[in-house]
This record gives sequence, C-alpha cells and structure tokens, in this order.
Amino acid sequence: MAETPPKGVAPYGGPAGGWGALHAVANAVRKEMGTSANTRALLEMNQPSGFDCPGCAWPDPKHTSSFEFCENGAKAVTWEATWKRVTPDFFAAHTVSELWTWSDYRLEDAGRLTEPLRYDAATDRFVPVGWDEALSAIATRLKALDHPDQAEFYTSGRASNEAAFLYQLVARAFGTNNFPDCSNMCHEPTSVGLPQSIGVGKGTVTLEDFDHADAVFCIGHNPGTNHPRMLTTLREVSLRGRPIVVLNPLRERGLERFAAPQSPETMLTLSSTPLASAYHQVKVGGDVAVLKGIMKALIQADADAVAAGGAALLDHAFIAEHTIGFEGLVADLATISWDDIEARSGLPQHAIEEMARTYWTAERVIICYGMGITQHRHGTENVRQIANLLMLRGNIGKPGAGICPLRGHSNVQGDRTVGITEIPAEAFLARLDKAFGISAPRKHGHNAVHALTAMAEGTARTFIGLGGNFALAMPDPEVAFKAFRGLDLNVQIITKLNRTALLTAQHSYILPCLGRTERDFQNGVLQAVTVEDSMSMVHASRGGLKPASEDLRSEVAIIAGLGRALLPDSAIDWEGMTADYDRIRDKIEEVFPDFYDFNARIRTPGGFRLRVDASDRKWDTPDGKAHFLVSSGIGEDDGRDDDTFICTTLRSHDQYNTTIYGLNDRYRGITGRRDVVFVNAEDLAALGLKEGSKVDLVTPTNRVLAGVTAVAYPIARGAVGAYYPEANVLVGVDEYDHLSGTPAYKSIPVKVRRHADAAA
Ligand SMILES: Nc1nc2c(c(=O)[nH]1)N[C@H]1C(S)=C(S)[C@@H](COP(=O)(O)OP(=O)(O)OC[C@H]3O[C@@H](n4cnc5c(=O)[nH]c(N)nc54)[C@H](O)[C@@H]3O)O[C@H]1N2
Ligand SMILES: Nc1nc2c(c(=O)[nH]1)N[C@H]1C(S)=C(S)[C@@H](COP(=O)(O)OP(=O)(O)OC[C@H]3O[C@@H](n4cnc5c(=O)[nH]c(N)nc54)[C@H](O)[C@@H]3O)O[C@H]1N2
Ligand SMILES: [Mo]
Repeated sequence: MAETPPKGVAPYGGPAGGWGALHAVANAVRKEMGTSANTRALLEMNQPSGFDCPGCAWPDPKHTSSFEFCENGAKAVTWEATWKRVTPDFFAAHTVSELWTWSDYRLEDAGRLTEPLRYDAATDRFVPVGWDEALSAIATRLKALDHPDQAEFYTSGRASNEAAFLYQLVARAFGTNNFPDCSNMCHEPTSVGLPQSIGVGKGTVTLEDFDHADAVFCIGHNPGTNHPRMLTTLREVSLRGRPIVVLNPLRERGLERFAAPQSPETMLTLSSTPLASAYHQVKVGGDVAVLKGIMKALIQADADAVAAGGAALLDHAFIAEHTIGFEGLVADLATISWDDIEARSGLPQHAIEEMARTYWTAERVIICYGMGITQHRHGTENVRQIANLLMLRGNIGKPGAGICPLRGHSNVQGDRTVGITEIPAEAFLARLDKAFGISAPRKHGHNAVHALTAMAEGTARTFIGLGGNFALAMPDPEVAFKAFRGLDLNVQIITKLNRTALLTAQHSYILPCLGRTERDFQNGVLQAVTVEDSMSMVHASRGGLKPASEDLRSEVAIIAGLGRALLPDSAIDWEGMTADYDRIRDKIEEVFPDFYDFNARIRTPGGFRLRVDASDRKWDTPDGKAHFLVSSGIGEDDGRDDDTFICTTLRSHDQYNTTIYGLNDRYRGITGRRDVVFVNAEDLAALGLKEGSKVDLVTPTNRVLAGVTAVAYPIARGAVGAYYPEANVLVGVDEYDHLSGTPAYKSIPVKVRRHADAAA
C-alpha cells in the first residue's frame, strides 16, 4: 500500500541543470540583489578580465563563453553581492547570546559585515572598533603569549594567493608553523598520498585532456551540486560516446542526466544528455575493495591474454621504465579474495570485472574523485589505489589520461602552493628567510585536528581565522565550541557572520573583508589577486562591484596591517606590498621559482599553468620513479554487524559548506528541510521502520543525531546519509585518517533507532 511521503519529500524526476537551474539563478538574483546594477557581476564571472567564481575550483575553458557560470556559482556570487548589511545597529539590537540561538542560515542571511567589531562582555554585544585599535590590540594579545606556537593561523580556501602568502609570512615571522587549513578536512589525502606515489600532490590533467579521454571514472564526488560546470565537460565526453563510470553509494542526479542551460536546443526541446554509462552503488567506504578488485581482474586478464598469445593489457613498458613496486602490488592483490571484495564493496564480482573491462578497453582514462574518497579513515589509502590503477596502464602523463582530484574551495590548491602548510620543506623556508630577512621556525606546526586538540587542551590560546567557519566545519561541535570559549583571543577575518565568530573568547574581534566580487583599490589603483584552480592553472581575478561598505579592507591590507602591528621592527615592506600587489607577486616568485615572470604571465588572458612534473612523466620522488604503494587489506574493517550502518555526510544542493543558502536539496527531492536521513528502502523495512519514521543515529561512542526523519532513497544497503554540518555531532575529533589527519566524516558507524520521543 502506498504511503504518503513525509512533508517536503518527493522524488525529483528531471535532469540536472535545465530550467530548474535557471529558475534557481533567477530566484537567487531576485532575493539577494533585487534589480541592482550588481547583477552585472554575474556576467563578469570567470571572464578573462573579471573575477574568479568563488564557488568551486573547476577550471574555466580557454575560450570562455559569455555565460561561464552555473547555478551554484550564481548562488555563491549573489550571496556575497547581496544588498543586505549587518551594521552596528544590528549588533546594538542583538546580544551575542541571542544571536547564538539563530540558525546558521539566518546568521549569514543577515548580510555583509560592514565594519570591524570588538566583543564587549559587559553588554554581551559586538561593538564597533577602529581598524588601528583592533589590530594593535590583537598584536598585543599575540605578543603576550608564552610562545608563538600557542597561536593557530587558520586559512579557508577562498583566500587569494597574495593574501595567503602574506598570512604565512606574518605567522612565520612571528614564529610558528601552526597552519590548520580547510584542506586538512578535504584533500589532505591527495596532498599526502600522491607525492609518495607520483611525486606531486595535485592532479595531473588539464581540461583539454577530457577532450581526448576514452573513458572517465567519477568516484565519490557530486558534480551536479559541487562542481556544476564540470557537467558541461562530462556532457561532451558522453556526446563523444565515451563511457563514464560512476562509483557512488547514492544515486546522484547530477551524474545521471544533464540538460545544459547553455544549449538553446536542449532547453527548448526539454531534452537532456545521459552522463553515467554505468552507475555502481558501492557501499560507503568500499572503494579500496572495488579498486583492488578492478586491478585484480585486470592483472588476471592480462596474464590470460598473454598466455593465449594475445596483446598485453598492462602497459608493461611504462611499468618497467617508470615505476617501482609492481611485484608488491601483484602479491598483495593475490592475497585478497573475491568473497571479501564483494562483501566489503557490496558489488558483485561481475560488476567489478565489467568496470575492469571498460578500463582496459579504453586507451586513455581519467579518474576523478572527491570527498567520497578522501574523508575516510583510509582516505589516503583510497587515493593511492586510484594512482596504482592508473599506473597499471600508463594512464598518467599522456594526453587524455590522468588523475583528477576535484578540489573544494576555489583557491584551496593555491593557498597550499604559496606556503600554507604546517610541514614546510626546508628549501622553501630557506628561500623565505632570504627573501624577507627573517628566520622562520623549523618545528612542524599544527594541522586542523592538532589545532583543535591544542585549543581544547588549553595549550593553544589564540585562533585567527582567514575566512571559514572552523568550529562548525570540524568534528564534534561540543569540543570545538568549548575550545573556542576557553581561548584568550578569537579573531575572524570574514565577510558574513557565522557561528565561529559568536564563540567569544576572553578577547574577540571580527574583521570584515572585501569579497572576490568587489573592487579592491589601493593607492587609487585597482588591484588584481590570483588564484590556482584544480588543474594548476593560475590566473588573475579582479572584482567589479562597489564594496559592501567603505570600512571594509582587503584581506591583503588586513594581514599586512597585522604584520605591521605585530612586528614593528621587521624590515618587511608591509605598506609597499599592500600599495601594489605586484610587489607581493614579485616576492612569491622569489620564494617559489615556478612562478617565474609571475606578473607578466598573469596579464595574458587565462593565465598560465604551474609546472606539474608528473604530467610529463617526470617523478619528483627521491628515486625519480613513480611508486605503486601497497598496503594490505581492503580498507578499514567497516565493523558492521547486522544492525550497524555506516553514515556518510552530504552537502545539499543549497549550501556552500557551512553556509546554508536555503533548505532545499532539489536533485535529491527534498524541499524546505534538512532534518532527514537517507536510508535504503529495504533496510528501512528490515528495521521495521518506514519512510517518515523519526529516528536517532547513535554511534558506538554514544554520540547522537536525534530526531531526523527517515527518507527512503536509492542508497547502497548498509549505508545512511545525513547532512553536514548538522551530522558533525556524530564525529569524534580523534576519528581521522592517520596518514593525512583528515576527519572520517564519511564513515561513521551508527545504529538507526526509533527516535526516543516518538510514539511506538
Ligand atoms: N555548491 C557547492 N559547491 C561546492 C561546495 C559546496 O558545499 N557547495 N563545497 C566545495 C568544497 S570545500 C568541496 S571539498 C567540494 C566537495 O565536493 P564533493 O567531493 O562532491 O563532496 P560531497 O558533497 O561531500 O559529496 C561527495 C559524494 O561522495 C559520495 N560518497 C559518500 N561516501 C562515499 C564513499 O564511501 N564512496 C564513494 N565512492 N562515494 C561516497 C556522496 O554520495 C556524494 O555524492 O565542493 C566544493 N564546491
Ligand atoms: N561532516 C562533514 N564535515 C565537513 C565536510 C563534510 O563533507 N562533511 N567537509 C569539510 C570540507 S571539504 C571543508 S573545505 C570544510 C569547510 O570549512 P571552512 O572553509 O572553514 O568553511 P566555510 O563554510 O566554507 O566558510 C564559510 C565562511 O567563510 C567566510 N567567507 C566567505 N567568503 C569569504 C572571503 O572571500 N574571505 C573571507 N576572509 N571570508 C569569507 C564567511 O564569513 C562564511 O561564514 O568543512 C569540512 N567539514
Ligand atoms: Mo573542501
């Protein structure tokens, strides 16, 4: 008998993109911008002379169309370019205790911050403070620390190369390598796993490679929501008749079908293009098993083919010339049984063999991956297996082939390139010292988990955030909130109010900055910043809009101001670099030789590509070879007894990380709510529950996400999915990948129980 679906739940039948996307853009523009001249901003996005979209790190095609933006890019821009303002009147009207009761959506929806603020404990309000007073007070607190290592300098990946470079300079000149950053929660398994394997912690492909690929694998990422411009690329692959193989526990519409809003024909005929040619709903955390299964099938088929006198399927010449460790890989694969692979992946052997066949039939293969791969206790292991699989057929360093990590924030990759790292190389520090006449500390610093732990233990006393919403993005809000409240100093350099800014410490400041879309004049001259996308392309970004307030400063100016206040005796030319960002770029070039002719090269439209040696089959490993990295087993044991599920955490279509634009998740059929958990219908039945039942998710350590409504969804059996950041209550600070430090946000063991208060 058909049940009435719960409120706000109705399967979505359309393709990704299409008219729904255009409607959403129109709504976002109307709600945030009205009819203001700012709407013009959308047309400048991702244009050679305009600004880089703050939405994601997917690259722009060389011949930029006049329309190179997507629904979620438009949301990111309208959210920043909104007409709404948070003025001193706002803070006079609302105490921090009151604001704390607001939803995260409402906090940011209040609008752009307009002037620097200091927390006044007596009135429990943020009150206006002058820039100079704020910066010198912050410097005083920092100098009062027993040691610079008591300060944490966090970066969220929207910061430009110029801002990030100055930021690491200030912190290192001050005396610490404590650089927790959002990459630690995101693609650290890529930064850690790939250098040992192929000599570089970045992707090896360019956008053009997709034009030549014979097959594309999409593992653990959701481009319809998180990298929508990628759908245009996947559509072209599909229209060329090349297979797209998907591994994902959830059916994601953005990987199934796409109607390109840029194509008049598609829009007028209401047609769409199928994307995935094969869609495998792997168990959450089952990717190592699948990848090892594909390799096992491939090696077996190669041996069979050679024995039968046919052509080899492995690229033996590549393996011999370029790699080390092949025998170890073969030996490891021989120890793993198909029974175990099937049990751990939830996929039958024949499905995995079919993937292997698609893989070896294609001359050139690209493998793309995202958070479904990295955010596991075995995230680094996952990444290494992807590299192994590619190397078996020489699919790295040739046109149309390679590894393609989908980075998160629009400049998260660039921030790392210009020195945001807690484990800096000696050669870099030596050049930094020479360029600025400092002696940077050599002791390794804190990543995100270390930073939170040190704050919770009281050994760290200060947190400075260059963007982001650290307390909400990290695991275990209870620990994070308490840690912030126990600090001496919390400084947030942000554009909009968020929960981390409300976690007031002994001394708390909000320093509001310009966004990417806004004009940044220094000394009367319009400045450009630079960013690096997922494919190592570096280009300039210039905002075109009037700043949200005259009191805003650029990130560069704020950081340089802090440097001047903190290190008044240093010879570093803070003013000169702020007055002309070309001078910052000259210094970046001095410290990082790969940025040669930096200022000249960003003046060519489209910018330039940073050297990625692995793309040319040069391996920057100690022995100059690429390495098959082997570790035994098939990922951590999922520890699943009959009634334990593995919970993965998801982004809705209406959010940007901790920024919630709205309560809809169109492609997953959810409207007006986020308090849901996606469960396979058969699992629901086996649990004696039905769609609409209110349930609690309970971890073995007794963490609880209480009172969420079960939604029957095409998700792998044994898996459940809930929204991030709400589900972060389920993750412990100590639950992370020990190779990379990335929290295991996507493999949380839980029991699904009927909600404690619900009627039986
Ligand atoms: N609009 C928008 N754009 C964004 C963001 C945003 O929040 N909103 N965030 C930005 C950032 S910082 C990042 S890092 C990226 C994130 O982009 P994605 O990497 O796409 O991240 P998630 O949304 O976390 O989704 C990961 C996908 O992995 C799948 N998955 C979950 N567990 C597993 C698993 O065990 N195995 C496999 N194979 N798949 C699994 C999920 O079903 C989901 O489809 O997007 C960036 N772009
Ligand atoms: N459970 C779970 N947790 C996760 C994840 C997950 O998939 N599941 N994903 C993780 C990932 S991949 C990431 S990257 C982190 C995200 O962690 P963060 O990067 O820390 O968080 P965001 O939500 O992107 O930060 C939003 C805030 O940035 C500020 N901001 C916006 N634009 C600008 C700007 O131009 N300049 C400055 N200075 N500030 C700006 C705004 O004030 C806004 O409130 O979360 C992680 N947490
Ligand atoms: Mo991310």
